[in-house]
Amino acid sequence: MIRLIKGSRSSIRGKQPAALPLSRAILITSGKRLARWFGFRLLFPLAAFLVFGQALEAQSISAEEYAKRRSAVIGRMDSGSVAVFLAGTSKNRSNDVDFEFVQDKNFLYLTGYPDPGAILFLSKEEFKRDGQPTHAILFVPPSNPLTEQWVGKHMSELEARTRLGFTSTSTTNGFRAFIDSVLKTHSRLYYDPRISILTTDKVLDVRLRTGREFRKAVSTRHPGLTMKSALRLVAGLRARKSPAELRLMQKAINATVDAHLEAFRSAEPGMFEYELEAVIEYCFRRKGCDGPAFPSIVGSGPNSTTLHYEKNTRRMRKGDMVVMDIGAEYEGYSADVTRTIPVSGVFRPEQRELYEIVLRAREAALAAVKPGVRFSELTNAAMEVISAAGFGKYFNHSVSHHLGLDTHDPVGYGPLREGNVITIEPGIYIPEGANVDRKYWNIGIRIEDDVLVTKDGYEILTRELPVEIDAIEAIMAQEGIGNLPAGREKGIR
Ligand SMILES: [Mn+2]
Repeated sequence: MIRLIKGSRSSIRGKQPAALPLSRAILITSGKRLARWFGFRLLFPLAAFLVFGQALEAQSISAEEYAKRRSAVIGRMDSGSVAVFLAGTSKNRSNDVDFEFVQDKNFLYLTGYPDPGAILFLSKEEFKRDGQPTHAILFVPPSNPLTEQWVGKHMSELEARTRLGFTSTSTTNGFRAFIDSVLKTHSRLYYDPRISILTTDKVLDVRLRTGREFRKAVSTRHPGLTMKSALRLVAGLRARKSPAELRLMQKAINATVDAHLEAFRSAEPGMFEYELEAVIEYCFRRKGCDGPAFPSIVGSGPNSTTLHYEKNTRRMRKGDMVVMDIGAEYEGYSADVTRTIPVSGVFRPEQRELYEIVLRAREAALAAVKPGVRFSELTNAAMEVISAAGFGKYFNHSVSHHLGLDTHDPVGYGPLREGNVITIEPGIYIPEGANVDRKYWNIGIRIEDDVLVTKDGYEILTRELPVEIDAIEAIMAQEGIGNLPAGREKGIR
């Protein structure tokens, strides 16, 4: 996945689809009352409660680490202030089917709570609740026998206390009265302006619009209240990955490396792009990943020059290059790895020529990675190589972005710091009709690795996945699971 070169409109792309066959009629719970209170109905459409069984059994982030993250946010808040974070909401796919629920990533980072409809309250000053001193309360949705019968139980208050490090919990039924009284005595409220409603809508800036509406609704009810974005409170923390986070990211990365190797072996002329996509996503799930962190990009021939091509419907021909920009998600953490291969298994001379330029650009960008360096310097290092080779016009995106709970991790783009995980992804894309020798037309090449910024340099987390031409050709000569006869028969449209 690629960020625009300016970095100003980075599209944060969430995990997509999946179905929940459940009548919407039973989805209406106390969330609606909350929504009415905020005067904005879209805010709390509490939807089906999905239990993430896997996340519950194998809890990789400790209760202590979650509590420490909340303390760090509280430490950054102004005195006399409080903060509210909302869990994600289900998003409708069509009629009575929703997309598979994905937790809001800031909420997940601060709570570990896996289900929709919960609310996190933080206070700068310590206060007493049920006789206990605390800074944080988690409000979880009340239990509902009907939704439990359909989709299972959501995480309870008791579990939140034992697994997620909360000393104080309640149900969302009590939230309205609680926050009403709190805001009578506090004049500063931090809130997340994205309010967990990032949608896949690329036309309307729904994110901004609803953030404003939330702000307006709360301000109307509590005139004199100062509302501030909570994004900065969390972004700095999310930017530096803990050892536990790095372990999860490495799992997502390893599954993605495996998927690439299997796709190298499986690719052959006559195969459809979606067959490679199927091989790739099978490998993700086989390794216990949640699935793809973003729609898999498998672009062959002319599609290799489209940066975010994701239809994956073309039949691949001998002589095509195939860009595979893919990333598994593991317990919420994303990988993002790109390789470009010749579908026939052997690079043509002009493909080899362009590929080696991108390889050199990769080396140049990598060599620049260390604490204190700016993202623009990384892009410039890659651009210098590609421009010197005469193809600067055909490299038109940023060479790097932060990676973490989000594929384009929204953590700010200041100078690099130790513990950041970033991508390095130079490319050259030459569409048909470009003002170069026509032998280069319809060749797109991108190479993307995931890199940890260390004290004095970097560590390549994707080092197990070859980039050199000889190594790629050797792997492509092997058979892959996508070549199984039964698999191929089913792959024909
Ligand atoms: Mn990327």
